[in-house]
Amino acid sequence: MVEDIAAALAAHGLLLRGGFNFAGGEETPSGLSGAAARSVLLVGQAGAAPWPHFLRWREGRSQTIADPLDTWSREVIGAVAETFGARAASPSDTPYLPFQQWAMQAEGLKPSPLGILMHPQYGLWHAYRGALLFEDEIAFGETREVVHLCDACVDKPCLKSCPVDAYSADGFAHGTCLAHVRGHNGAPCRTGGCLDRNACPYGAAYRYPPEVQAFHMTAFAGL
Ligand code: B12
Repeated sequence: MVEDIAAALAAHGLLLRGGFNFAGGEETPSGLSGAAARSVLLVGQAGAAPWPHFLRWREGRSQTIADPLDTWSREVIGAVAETFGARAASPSDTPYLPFQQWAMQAEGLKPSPLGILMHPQYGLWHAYRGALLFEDEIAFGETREVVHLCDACVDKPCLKSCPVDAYSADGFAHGTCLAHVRGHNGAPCRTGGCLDRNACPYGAAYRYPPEVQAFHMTAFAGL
């Protein structure tokens, strides 16, 4: 079944990002019938693979849809969920579901100094578009031990490239970042994406094109 789900998602440029069975006793989100989910599969992207699919979908629709990428993701992942008897959840659903904690468990990833999870192949250029929640357990193999590239990165250019030091050991200064991106000197971030994220040397082949980075930055900054 998992291979069939992966194939259904791949038709939209989406990637099955692993999953796990919830440990007994913890509070879990509900599945399709409303009973507690027993397993989760994460759906995401490596690089900007879904972008052309999203653009084609968007052509035939109103250009004023709020959160169009979320809407596309919900539509596509919702259809796959329906086919396979799962409930689809979105990273934007509130209260927020712990997508990054789930991803760490599913793929053995760890956070970079930016908070974005570091992937051994995709670097910082990956994201989550949804999750499939099942009321039955799934037979998973062992989660592989993955190398955390940030451990070997001495220079940490990701912490040195932002003109307002939005990312530091104290975490992400959301307000400082927003004010800069919206302001006069924020043009490079608006058109080409976050300078700290772009400074990371890993996963360069998966770096989102400027058009995609500008789309996300516009959404982030509410421009
Ligand atoms: C709220 C939110 C934000 C807020 C954070 C506010 C705050 N200080 O908490 C803001 C708006 C700042 C934000 C920004 C970004 N975010 Co954000 N965000 C979320 C969201 C929707 C909820 C986080 C949450 O509270 N979860 C609930 C808790 C219980 O779950 P958790 O797994 O334990 O959450 C961890 C993260 O939230 C993390 N965290 C806390 N603060 C921040 C800030 C940043 C920047 C990141 C990346 C993580 C992070 O620490 C938590 C504890 O482990 C998640 C999706 C999700 N459902 O998790 C995306 C998510 C964490 N964001 C993501 C990304 C990529 C970003 C951006 C880098 C990119 C963008 N959207 O353009 C930007 C950074 C801005 C920039 N200059 O580039 C990705 C990370 C993917 C990855 N590869 O790891 C996620 C998973 C969304 C997705 N669709 O994939 N984000």
